[in-house]
Amino acid sequence: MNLFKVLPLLLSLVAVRCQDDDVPDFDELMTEMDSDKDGKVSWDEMFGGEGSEEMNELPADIKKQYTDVYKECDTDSDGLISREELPKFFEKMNALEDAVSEEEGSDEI
Ligand SMILES: [Ca+2]
Ligand SMILES: [Ca+2]
Repeated sequence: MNLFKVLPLLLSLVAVRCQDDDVPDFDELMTEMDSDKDGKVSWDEMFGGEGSEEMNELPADIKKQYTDVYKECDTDSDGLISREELPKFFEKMNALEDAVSEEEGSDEI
């Protein structure tokens, strides 16, 4: 099972930044993800949108967890993750991935 085809790219970016510093460079992440340059990251920019191959392959329960985290971190409810909301989003996504990885790990070997 490979549930996390979408996130590893983003999370690895954070991980790489973390090696240099305790705090990831969210400004740079923001720039890399914000393809329409409106200063905020939409769901589509982050995950490729509803119709994307990655989203179609993602199990519904995992997708729901992503959605819940996204909504929870969108504190001003504009439907977008701003620079201010981004650190919290990644923190929660990391926690989410850890939880799922542990579950998956128990099935292996
Ligand atoms: Ca954008
Ligand atoms: Ca927002």
